[in-house]
Amino acid sequence: MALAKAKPAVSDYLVTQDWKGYSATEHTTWKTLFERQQAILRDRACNEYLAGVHALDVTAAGIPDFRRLNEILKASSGWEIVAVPGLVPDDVFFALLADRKFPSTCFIRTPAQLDYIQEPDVFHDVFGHVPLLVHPVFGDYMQAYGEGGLKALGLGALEKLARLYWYTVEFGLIRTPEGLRIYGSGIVSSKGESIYSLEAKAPKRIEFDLMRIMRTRYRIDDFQECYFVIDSFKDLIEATRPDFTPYYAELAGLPDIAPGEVIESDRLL
Ligand code: HBI
Ligand code: FE
Repeated sequence: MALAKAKPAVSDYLVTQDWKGYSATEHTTWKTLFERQQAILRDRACNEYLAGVHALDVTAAGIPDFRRLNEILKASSGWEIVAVPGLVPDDVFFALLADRKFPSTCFIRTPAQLDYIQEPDVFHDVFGHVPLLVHPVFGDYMQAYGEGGLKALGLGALEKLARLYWYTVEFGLIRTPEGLRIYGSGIVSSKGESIYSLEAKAPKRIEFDLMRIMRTRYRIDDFQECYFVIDSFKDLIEATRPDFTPYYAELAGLPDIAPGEVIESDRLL
Protein backbone atom coordinates (compact mmCIF):
# COMPACT_ATOMS: atom_id res chain seq x y z
CA MET A 1 0.00 0.00 0.00
CA ALA A 2 1.35 3.41 -0.98
CA LEU A 3 1.87 5.87 1.78
CA ALA A 4 -0.59 8.75 1.66
CA LYS A 5 1.19 11.91 0.65
CA ALA A 6 1.04 14.53 3.37
CA LYS A 7 -0.97 17.59 2.30
CA PRO A 8 1.42 20.51 1.80
CA ALA A 9 1.26 23.07 4.60
CA VAL A 10 0.78 26.79 4.04
CA SER A 11 4.40 27.36 5.07
CA ASP A 12 5.58 25.12 2.20
CA TYR A 13 4.50 27.86 -0.24
CA LEU A 14 6.26 30.76 1.45
CA VAL A 15 9.52 32.13 0.12
CA THR A 16 11.68 35.13 0.98
CA GLN A 17 11.81 38.24 -1.16
CA ASP A 18 15.42 38.62 -2.27
CA TRP A 19 15.17 42.41 -2.37
CA LYS A 20 18.92 42.95 -2.83
CA GLY A 21 18.78 40.57 -5.79
CA TYR A 22 16.60 42.78 -8.02
CA SER A 23 18.46 44.17 -11.04
CA ALA A 24 18.53 47.83 -12.06
CA THR A 25 16.29 46.91 -15.01
CA GLU A 26 13.71 45.39 -12.68
CA HIS A 27 13.62 48.51 -10.49
CA THR A 28 13.32 50.63 -13.63
CA THR A 29 10.32 48.56 -14.75
CA TRP A 30 8.66 49.33 -11.41
CA LYS A 31 9.48 53.04 -11.78
CA THR A 32 8.02 53.16 -15.28
CA LEU A 33 4.84 51.38 -14.21
CA PHE A 34 4.49 53.46 -11.05
CA GLU A 35 4.93 56.83 -12.74
CA ARG A 36 2.49 55.96 -15.49
CA GLN A 37 -0.18 54.81 -13.07
CA GLN A 38 0.34 57.67 -10.63
CA ALA A 39 -0.58 60.17 -13.32
CA ILE A 40 -3.59 58.16 -14.50
CA LEU A 41 -4.92 57.28 -11.06
CA ARG A 42 -4.76 60.69 -9.40
CA ASP A 43 -8.31 61.47 -10.55
CA ARG A 44 -9.49 57.92 -11.13
CA ALA A 45 -8.63 55.81 -8.07
CA CYS A 46 -10.65 56.18 -4.88
CA ASN A 47 -9.17 58.23 -2.03
CA GLU A 48 -8.88 55.19 0.24
CA TYR A 49 -6.55 53.56 -2.27
CA LEU A 50 -4.46 56.70 -2.82
CA ALA A 51 -4.19 57.19 0.96
CA GLY A 52 -2.86 53.64 1.27
CA VAL A 53 -0.13 54.24 -1.33
CA HIS A 54 0.89 57.34 0.61
CA ALA A 55 0.75 55.69 4.05
CA LEU A 56 2.94 52.80 2.89
CA ASP A 57 5.40 55.16 1.22
CA VAL A 58 5.17 53.18 -2.00
CA THR A 59 6.96 55.36 -4.53
CA ALA A 60 8.62 55.38 -7.93
CA ALA A 61 11.99 54.69 -6.25
CA GLY A 62 11.85 50.98 -7.02
CA ILE A 63 10.35 47.63 -6.08
CA PRO A 64 9.47 47.97 -2.38
CA ASP A 65 11.22 45.90 0.26
CA PHE A 66 8.48 43.79 1.91
CA ARG A 67 10.22 44.15 5.29
CA ARG A 68 9.82 47.92 5.16
CA LEU A 69 6.23 47.73 3.95
CA ASN A 70 5.40 45.26 6.68
CA GLU A 71 6.62 47.55 9.44
CA ILE A 72 4.01 50.10 8.39
CA LEU A 73 1.33 47.62 7.35
CA LYS A 74 1.45 45.52 10.52
CA ALA A 75 1.36 48.55 12.78
CA SER A 76 -1.49 50.22 10.89
CA SER A 77 -3.79 47.31 10.09
CA GLY A 78 -2.46 44.00 11.39
CA TRP A 79 -1.95 42.84 7.80
CA GLU A 80 1.34 41.42 6.61
CA ILE A 81 2.75 40.65 3.17
CA VAL A 82 4.17 37.16 2.76
CA ALA A 83 6.20 36.29 -0.32
CA VAL A 84 5.07 33.44 -2.60
CA PRO A 85 6.53 32.14 -5.85
CA GLY A 86 3.32 32.55 -7.88
CA LEU A 87 -0.31 31.45 -7.72
CA VAL A 88 -0.83 29.29 -4.65
CA PRO A 89 -3.56 26.64 -4.25
CA ASP A 90 -6.98 28.01 -3.30
CA ASP A 91 -6.96 26.55 0.21
CA VAL A 92 -3.54 28.07 0.91
CA PHE A 93 -4.64 31.44 -0.50
CA PHE A 94 -7.75 31.52 1.66
CA ALA A 95 -5.97 30.34 4.81
CA LEU A 96 -3.43 33.15 4.41
CA LEU A 97 -6.10 35.84 3.92
CA ALA A 98 -8.07 34.54 6.91
CA ASP A 99 -4.87 35.05 8.93
CA ARG A 100 -4.42 38.63 7.58
CA LYS A 101 -1.46 37.59 5.45
CA PHE A 102 -1.47 38.74 1.85
CA PRO A 103 0.50 36.51 -0.53
CA SER A 104 2.56 38.58 -2.93
CA THR A 105 4.66 37.40 -5.81
CA CYS A 106 8.23 38.75 -5.99
CA PHE A 107 9.04 38.75 -9.71
CA ILE A 108 8.34 41.72 -11.94
CA ARG A 109 7.14 41.59 -15.55
CA THR A 110 9.71 42.09 -18.32
CA PRO A 111 9.88 45.40 -20.21
CA ALA A 112 8.10 43.67 -23.11
CA GLN A 113 5.14 42.88 -20.79
CA LEU A 114 4.62 46.43 -19.45
CA ASP A 115 1.05 46.72 -20.67
CA TYR A 116 -0.22 43.25 -20.08
CA ILE A 117 0.63 40.16 -18.09
CA GLN A 118 -1.89 37.49 -17.21
CA GLU A 119 -0.40 36.13 -13.99
CA PRO A 120 0.08 38.37 -10.95
CA ASP A 121 3.52 39.96 -10.51
CA VAL A 122 4.87 42.15 -7.70
CA PHE A 123 3.52 45.31 -9.34
CA HIS A 124 -0.01 43.92 -9.43
CA ASP A 125 0.21 42.47 -5.93
CA VAL A 126 1.94 45.35 -4.13
CA PHE A 127 0.78 48.38 -6.11
CA GLY A 128 -2.64 46.88 -6.85
CA HIS A 129 -3.67 45.04 -3.70
CA VAL A 130 -1.62 46.14 -0.72
CA PRO A 131 -2.62 49.85 -0.43
CA LEU A 132 -6.25 49.05 0.39
CA LEU A 133 -5.22 46.62 3.13
CA VAL A 134 -4.40 49.73 5.16
CA HIS A 135 -8.10 50.65 5.13
CA PRO A 136 -9.74 49.10 8.20
CA VAL A 137 -13.03 48.11 6.56
CA PHE A 138 -11.49 46.83 3.35
CA GLY A 139 -8.86 44.95 5.36
CA ASP A 140 -11.64 43.23 7.31
CA TYR A 141 -13.44 42.40 4.05
CA MET A 142 -10.32 40.64 2.74
CA GLN A 143 -9.98 38.62 5.92
CA ALA A 144 -13.69 37.70 5.80
CA TYR A 145 -13.23 36.66 2.17
CA GLY A 146 -10.48 34.25 3.23
CA GLU A 147 -12.73 32.77 5.92
CA GLY A 148 -15.61 32.53 3.43
CA GLY A 149 -13.28 30.92 0.91
CA LEU A 150 -12.38 28.11 3.27
CA LYS A 151 -16.09 27.55 3.89
CA ALA A 152 -16.94 27.67 0.16
CA LEU A 153 -14.31 25.00 -0.54
CA GLY A 154 -16.12 22.69 1.88
CA LEU A 155 -19.45 23.44 0.20
CA GLY A 156 -18.21 23.04 -3.38
CA ALA A 157 -19.07 26.68 -4.09
CA LEU A 158 -15.65 28.09 -4.93
CA GLU A 159 -16.61 29.05 -8.49
CA LYS A 160 -19.42 31.29 -7.21
CA LEU A 161 -17.38 32.92 -4.46
CA ALA A 162 -14.38 33.51 -6.73
CA ARG A 163 -16.65 35.73 -8.86
CA LEU A 164 -17.22 37.97 -5.86
CA TYR A 165 -13.46 38.41 -5.46
CA TRP A 166 -13.10 39.08 -9.16
CA TYR A 167 -15.84 41.72 -9.40
CA THR A 168 -14.90 43.49 -6.15
CA VAL A 169 -11.26 43.06 -5.07
CA GLU A 170 -9.94 42.78 -8.62
CA PHE A 171 -12.32 44.86 -10.77
CA GLY A 172 -14.50 46.90 -8.42
CA LEU A 173 -15.67 50.47 -8.95
CA ILE A 174 -16.97 52.76 -6.19
CA ARG A 175 -19.28 55.76 -6.27
CA THR A 176 -17.88 58.84 -4.53
CA PRO A 177 -18.95 62.49 -4.21
CA GLU A 178 -16.34 63.27 -6.88
CA GLY A 179 -17.76 60.66 -9.28
CA LEU A 180 -17.08 57.06 -10.15
CA ARG A 181 -13.69 55.83 -8.92
CA ILE A 182 -11.61 52.64 -9.13
CA TYR A 183 -10.72 50.40 -6.20
CA GLY A 184 -10.10 47.05 -7.95
CA SER A 185 -6.47 45.98 -8.04
CA GLY A 186 -6.70 44.47 -11.51
CA ILE A 187 -7.75 47.90 -12.76
CA VAL A 188 -5.33 50.10 -10.79
CA SER A 189 -2.40 48.00 -11.95
CA SER A 190 -3.44 48.27 -15.64
CA LYS A 191 -2.88 51.42 -17.67
CA GLY A 192 -5.43 50.53 -20.32
CA GLU A 193 -8.16 49.32 -18.01
CA SER A 194 -7.79 52.29 -15.60
CA ILE A 195 -9.07 54.47 -18.41
CA TYR A 196 -11.36 51.93 -20.09
CA SER A 197 -13.25 50.94 -16.93
CA LEU A 198 -14.34 54.52 -16.22
CA GLU A 199 -14.47 56.14 -19.63
CA ALA A 200 -15.26 53.59 -22.35
CA LYS A 201 -18.84 53.38 -23.61
CA ALA A 202 -18.84 49.63 -24.16
CA PRO A 203 -18.71 48.06 -20.67
CA LYS A 204 -21.80 47.79 -18.51
CA ARG A 205 -21.54 49.46 -15.10
CA ILE A 206 -24.03 47.82 -12.79
CA GLU A 207 -24.95 48.47 -9.18
CA PHE A 208 -23.49 45.91 -6.80
CA ASP A 209 -25.79 42.91 -6.35
CA LEU A 210 -24.25 39.97 -4.51
CA MET A 211 -26.32 37.15 -6.01
CA ARG A 212 -26.09 38.63 -9.50
CA ILE A 213 -22.29 38.84 -9.21
CA MET A 214 -22.00 35.23 -8.06
CA ARG A 215 -23.89 34.15 -11.20
CA THR A 216 -21.70 36.17 -13.55
CA ARG A 217 -18.86 34.51 -15.45
CA TYR A 218 -15.76 36.55 -16.11
CA ARG A 219 -12.98 36.76 -18.62
CA ILE A 220 -9.35 36.68 -17.65
CA ASP A 221 -7.89 37.54 -21.07
CA ASP A 222 -9.33 40.96 -21.90
CA PHE A 223 -10.85 44.10 -20.36
CA GLN A 224 -14.04 43.31 -18.45
CA GLU A 225 -17.39 43.60 -20.19
CA CYS A 226 -19.08 44.57 -16.95
CA TYR A 227 -18.10 46.28 -13.72
CA PHE A 228 -20.05 46.34 -10.47
CA VAL A 229 -20.30 49.56 -8.48
CA ILE A 230 -20.42 49.80 -4.68
CA ASP A 231 -21.38 52.85 -2.64
CA SER A 232 -18.91 52.27 0.17
CA PHE A 233 -16.67 49.60 1.66
CA LYS A 234 -19.03 49.50 4.62
CA ASP A 235 -21.92 48.55 2.30
CA LEU A 236 -19.71 45.89 0.72
CA ILE A 237 -18.78 44.25 4.01
CA GLU A 238 -22.38 44.45 5.27
CA ALA A 239 -23.77 42.81 2.13
CA THR A 240 -21.28 39.95 2.42
CA ARG A 241 -21.46 39.43 6.20
CA PRO A 242 -24.24 36.75 6.29
CA ASP A 243 -23.50 33.04 6.03
CA PHE A 244 -23.49 32.24 2.29
CA THR A 245 -24.70 28.62 2.72
CA PRO A 246 -28.32 29.38 1.74
CA TYR A 247 -27.11 31.64 -1.09
CA TYR A 248 -25.09 28.80 -2.59
CA ALA A 249 -28.13 26.53 -2.38
CA GLU A 250 -30.19 29.10 -4.28
CA LEU A 251 -27.44 29.74 -6.83
CA ALA A 252 -27.24 26.03 -7.66
CA GLY A 253 -30.68 26.37 -9.31
CA LEU A 254 -29.97 29.60 -11.21
CA PRO A 255 -28.27 29.85 -14.62
CA ASP A 256 -24.95 31.64 -15.03
CA ILE A 257 -24.90 35.06 -16.67
CA ALA A 258 -22.47 35.86 -19.50
CA PRO A 259 -20.03 38.72 -18.82
CA GLY A 260 -21.64 41.14 -21.30
CA GLU A 261 -25.25 40.23 -20.57
CA VAL A 262 -27.73 42.59 -18.91
CA ILE A 263 -30.63 41.14 -16.92
CA GLU A 264 -33.91 42.75 -16.03
CA SER A 265 -33.09 43.40 -12.38
CA ASP A 266 -29.84 45.22 -13.22
CA ARG A 267 -29.58 48.80 -12.15
CA LEU A 268 -27.28 50.31 -14.76
CA LEU A 269 -25.30 53.47 -14.16
N1 HBI B 1 -2.54 32.89 -5.38
N2 HBI B 1 -0.68 34.23 -5.23
C1 HBI B 1 -1.99 34.10 -5.44
N3 HBI B 1 -2.73 35.21 -5.72
C2 HBI B 1 -4.07 35.11 -5.95
O1 HBI B 1 -4.73 36.14 -6.21
C3 HBI B 1 -4.69 33.84 -5.89
C4 HBI B 1 -3.87 32.73 -5.60
N4 HBI B 1 -4.42 31.50 -5.53
C5 HBI B 1 -5.81 31.29 -5.72
C6 HBI B 1 -6.59 32.49 -6.02
N5 HBI B 1 -6.04 33.65 -6.10
C7 HBI B 1 -8.08 32.32 -6.23
O2 HBI B 1 -8.53 31.30 -5.40
C8 HBI B 1 -8.90 33.57 -5.91
O3 HBI B 1 -8.75 34.50 -6.92
C9 HBI B 1 -10.34 33.23 -5.74
FE1 FE C 1 -4.95 40.16 -7.89
